[in-house]
Amino acid sequence: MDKLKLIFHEKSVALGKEIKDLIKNNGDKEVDQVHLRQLYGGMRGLKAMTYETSALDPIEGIRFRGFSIPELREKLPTAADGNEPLPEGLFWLLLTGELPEHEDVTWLTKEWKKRANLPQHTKDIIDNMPLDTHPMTLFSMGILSLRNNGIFAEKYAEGMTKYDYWDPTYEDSMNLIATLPQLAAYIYNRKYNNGKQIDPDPDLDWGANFAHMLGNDSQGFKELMRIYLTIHSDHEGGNASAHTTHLVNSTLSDVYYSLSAGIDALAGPLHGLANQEVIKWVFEMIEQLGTETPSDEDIKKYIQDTLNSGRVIPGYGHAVLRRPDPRFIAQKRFAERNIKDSNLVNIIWKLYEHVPPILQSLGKVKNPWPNVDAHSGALLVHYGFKEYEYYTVLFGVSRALGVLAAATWSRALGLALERPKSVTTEWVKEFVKFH
Ligand code: CMX
Repeated sequence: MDKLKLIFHEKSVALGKEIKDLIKNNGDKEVDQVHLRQLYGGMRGLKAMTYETSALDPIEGIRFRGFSIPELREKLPTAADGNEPLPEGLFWLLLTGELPEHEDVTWLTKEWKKRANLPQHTKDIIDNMPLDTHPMTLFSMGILSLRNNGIFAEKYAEGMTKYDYWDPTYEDSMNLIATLPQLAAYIYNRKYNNGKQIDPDPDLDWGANFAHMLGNDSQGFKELMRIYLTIHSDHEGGNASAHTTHLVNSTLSDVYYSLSAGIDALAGPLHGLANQEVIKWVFEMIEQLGTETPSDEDIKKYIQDTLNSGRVIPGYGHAVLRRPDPRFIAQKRFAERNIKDSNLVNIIWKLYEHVPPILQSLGKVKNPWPNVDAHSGALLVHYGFKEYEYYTVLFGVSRALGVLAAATWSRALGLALERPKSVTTEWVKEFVKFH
């Protein structure tokens, strides 16, 4: 058994025992109350599941196994030629709860290279879809098509015991993560590079190799991919992509089905697609105003016009956060370190100044601050990556690290099939008569 799998197994067995005791001794304790508004309000804030790999505080933002993003930048191993954390290290941390040594990350890079396998039938599916198919559709279909190589379903059919579910879930997750950059790059090159595919570079780490297969070998873009793929990975369990992956996986659908479904959730404009919407909205502003250096007054008016037309300001607001998203701040810091004099980045920073007070003035927006999607497009465009319809695929490749680490935990802990109770409005009307 490899070291990563062994550490994971030992830790999950120990936690599984603790959880059994916790439930046995405290199972009847009340954790939360449900208010009527939450029945209709997307269950905001309701504590109703566990998720081991990360936790989100409304004020402080995300912590991955207890580590904030600035701490990860300090503590996770970096590539020999860079300063940004390697996503391999983040995955190790999510899966084991331990910071990896440099050699662990080197091993994982090699392991994912070994496991990467994009079959011909997946390429055929992508090639046979109309060229104007959205990249997220292709990405979800591609993930599903990789299922033919899945191990969990095969072992399940052979009669595997429930105590072994974690093992093929780990194997499938590792194989899938290893292959995702190749799948995503295949989609990109088919759609935007006249079908000219770029072979992986065996000397590069997972993130840098992805940058390479996307046709950009600049040092800046490689570093951007490493930090990007690290910070977009996980955001506790209740967000739509993580929760969808978890729900589907709880039926013992394997990780191919589960991730494909999670990616479908990420493709919504209120969730991951917001990264495409932000840059589209900014490009439209530049076109409308006829300048890349709009005045403060022009920007404020554009924001107001968007709201007046009944649309949301993409990249702003959050269901949990109540302060600027640390993932936004991490990208701003990256721009401050690496990008000088970009009109687009300056617009993003001006929006950061002007959107919050305007949203606050509406009196209903609970979080007027930027989220992760507000900044990423400007960084990508700076490095020549302008095909914004593709941006959510980058988010999806990263999100796989978190939700598949979490799915492996769920199978090891034997978490139950998710099946909450729904009620009808008739039931609610009767209920309020007596309460
Ligand atoms: N622009 C305009 N109005 C906004 C807004 C925004 N950015 N954010 C929230 N509001 C509005 C809501 O639409 C809602 O209005 P109604 O009462 O008229 O329906 C009101 O403010 C209250 O909403 P909320 O409680 O503050 O926010 P929710 O938890 O309901 O929704 C979110 C959160 C992210 C869907 C919302 O802020 C939004 O639509 N933002 C823009 C899209 C976006 O950036 N999504 C990406 C989120 C991060 C990610 O998952 O990737």
